[in-house]
Amino acid sequence: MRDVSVKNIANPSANISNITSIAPKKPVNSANAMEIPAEPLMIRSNWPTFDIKSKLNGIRYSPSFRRTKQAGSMSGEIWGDLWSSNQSAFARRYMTTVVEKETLVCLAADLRTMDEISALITEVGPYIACLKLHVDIVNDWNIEGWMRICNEARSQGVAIWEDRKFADIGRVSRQQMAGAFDIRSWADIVTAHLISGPDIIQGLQDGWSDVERDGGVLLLAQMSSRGNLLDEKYTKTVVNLGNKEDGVLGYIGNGSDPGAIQALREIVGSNRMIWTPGINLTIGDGVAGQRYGHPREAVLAGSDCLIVGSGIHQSQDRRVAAAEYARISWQALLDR
Ligand code: 6CN
Repeated sequence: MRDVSVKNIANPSANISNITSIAPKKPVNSANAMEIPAEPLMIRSNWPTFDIKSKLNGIRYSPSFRRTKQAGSMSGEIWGDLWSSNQSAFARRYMTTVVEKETLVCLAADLRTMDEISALITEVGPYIACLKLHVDIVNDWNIEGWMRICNEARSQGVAIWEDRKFADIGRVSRQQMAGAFDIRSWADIVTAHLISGPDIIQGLQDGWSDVERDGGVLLLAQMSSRGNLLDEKYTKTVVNLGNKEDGVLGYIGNGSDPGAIQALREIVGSNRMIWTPGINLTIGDGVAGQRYGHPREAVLAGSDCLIVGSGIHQSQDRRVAAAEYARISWQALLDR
C-alpha cells in the first residue's frame, strides 16, 4: 500500500472530457528536417530527459500534470521496491518518465506508412511513456523519414523500442542490429527470444556498442497469442538466465492473463520490469489469435508497462483513447 503523500499526487477525478487542448500538431517541415543528422545517421544521445517546460506549453493534460516537477524525486515512492532494486539506467529513466507523464502506456504504432506513424505520435504523444515500432512493416521506409519519427518521439520524452524479435545466434544478432535499418543507431530497446541461448544478449549489446550507444533488451518470457509455445518451464528458464544479465531491462509478460503476470512477477522479483502486450479495454479474443486483458488488472497483477496498439490506433478518437489508457494505468500503479 502506498502512503498518503503518494496518494495525494494522484488525480482520481481526472476526466478525459476535461481536456481542453493538446499540443499543437508539429508538421513535418524543413525545420524538422534540419534535426536529421547527416552522417552517420544515428541518434547519439540516448533518450533525453522529459522537458517539462516545453510539455506544459499549451497543454492542459490534467491538474496533477502541473505538479510533476517533483517527479524525479517521487519515482522512488511511487515505484517502491522496483525503483530501489533496479539500478539499470534505462529502467530508472522509464520509471521517471512514467511519473512525469502519469502514464504506463507504451504505444504500439503498428501502422504501415511513416506519415501515419508520425501523425499518431503527434496526436497521442503526451499520453505515452514509450514508443514501440516494427520497422519492417513500414511500406515507405527510408532513414530520413525514420529519423523524423525518432525525433518526434524524443521530443515527447519517450524511449524508442524496436520490436524486431531477435532470435538468432549472438554474432548474427549483432549484425542484424546494423544492416539496412541500422536499428542499433536509433532504438533504445529491442526484444529478443532466448531460444538460441543467453549469448544473444551480448550480441545485441555489442550491436549498440559498435555505435557507442547503450540499450536495454526485453526478453520474451511469455506471449499474449493463443497457443504460443512459451510454457511455464520455458518462462522460468528465461527469467533465471535473464536476471543474471545486466543488459536485460525486463521481460515481456502475457497481458491478457493477470494470473500469468502475477506468476511471472513472483519469479522475476523486483529487479527487472515486466512489460505486457495483449492489453485492451475490451477484453477477450482479438484478431488472429491475439488475446486481451484489462489495463488495470494487468498493472495490479504486476505489469510495469502496458503495450497498447489497436486499442489506441484503431479507436475513433485516438487522443481520447490514449488519455483513458494513461489515466487507468497511472491510477492502477498508485493503487498497487
Ligand atoms: O494491442 P495490439 O494487439 O494491437 O498490439 C500488440 C503489440 C504488437 O505490436 C505485437 O507485436 O504487442 C506486440 N506483442 C508482443 C508480444 C506478444 O506476446 N504479443 C504481442 O502482441 C511484443 N512485444
